[in-house]
Amino acid sequence: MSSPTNGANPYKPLEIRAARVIVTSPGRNFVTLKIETSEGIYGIGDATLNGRELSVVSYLEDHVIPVLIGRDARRIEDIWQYLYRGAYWRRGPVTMRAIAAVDVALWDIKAKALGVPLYDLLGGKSRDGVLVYGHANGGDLNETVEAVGRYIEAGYKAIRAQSGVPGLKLAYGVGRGDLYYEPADATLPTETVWSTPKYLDFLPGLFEKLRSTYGFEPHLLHDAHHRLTPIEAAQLGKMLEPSRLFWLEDATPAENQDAFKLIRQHTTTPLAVGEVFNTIWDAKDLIQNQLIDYIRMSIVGSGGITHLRRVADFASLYQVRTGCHGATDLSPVTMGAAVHFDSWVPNFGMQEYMRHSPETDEVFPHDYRFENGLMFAGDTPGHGVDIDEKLAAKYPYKPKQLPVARLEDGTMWNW
Ligand code: EZ4
Ligand code: CO
Repeated sequence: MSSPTNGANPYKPLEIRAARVIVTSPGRNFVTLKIETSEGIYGIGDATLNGRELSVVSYLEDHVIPVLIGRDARRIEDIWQYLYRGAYWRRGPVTMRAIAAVDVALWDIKAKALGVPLYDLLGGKSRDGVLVYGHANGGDLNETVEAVGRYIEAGYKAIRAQSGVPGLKLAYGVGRGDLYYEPADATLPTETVWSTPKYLDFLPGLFEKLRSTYGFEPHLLHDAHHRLTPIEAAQLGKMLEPSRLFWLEDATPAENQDAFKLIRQHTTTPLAVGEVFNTIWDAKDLIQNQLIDYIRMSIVGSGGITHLRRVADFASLYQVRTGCHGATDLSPVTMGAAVHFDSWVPNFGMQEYMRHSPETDEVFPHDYRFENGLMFAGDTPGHGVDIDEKLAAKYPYKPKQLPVARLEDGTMWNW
């Protein structure tokens, strides 16, 4: 019988010999950490922070890589705690992405050393394929209804619908093409205009039309991108109730977790939030008070698998399910790791899936695959995603920032 360890003895220390950061822009910017060990096994982790990429590069190169060299790569938990507690300055998007990159690379290494796919290391599969939602976008109501139809035809069982709003130019989160969407669009931020009244006048009608056209079988989702106050979000949730959304995402910002109490008191539309959260503390009250139904934290945004697993277990006590963020700024490395995580996590809800461009997919060869509305993890040891460094070098970094919104009277939007 051939050894399941690919020749490497899993009980020997896997000393971290080198680590480096790879920045590449195959259509959009990605930051990737590669860790190499004494046994010749390497692992990779995603560290991309959309619009603020180079701050994570510096965090890793200047402050993290020097303390990794010589450590035993098998000690994932201890390295996580060392980086989190040892830094003194805890939490935050930069810190937690840097820790996530290390963590995911180490899980990749351990799974490769043991010769098993990551899902097996986590506890094995709870399901064969994971439910994903795709992104249908349109400039207006009819275009969006047609776009949803194309996703249904393509086999999607769950679709997020975002539409241009009459009277508003450049609504956030509405892709300009059919397949690919990237909000970070310019070296200096594009300025857009936002009007909640116009949006609230329009949106319930879009979902009524989607339900009257396609019925209630496809799951429909919508993202409000934190644009509403709690009472506006409550109104929207109430108006959308007849359309029975799978979830309404980011209805209002959640720095004040109590804000969701007000929404919850008024509507039974399921609520999802968390793509900008970094640690369990950002979600603790929301989960404990059952103010949300889905927690949107991602592996890259939340300190890696080691921490997201803790969040998911805590959430399971309160019947809150996972709904990992999966936009294009989450690289194929995060997507691959997420599909393994989702295959295992008992309280799985749904996984966001925004297709990467062919250039991105070429730079990051991977073995996850989409079929009939589900995503399947591959069976190769590790998380199943690699980076073609030669190809990556052909796409130099280009600064790109996310747009900024103002209200119609010029006031900076920011609730
Ligand atoms: O705007 O990831 O649910 N997905 C989203 C994304 C975010 C981007 C920001 O970088 O809201 O499209
Ligand atoms: Co979102």
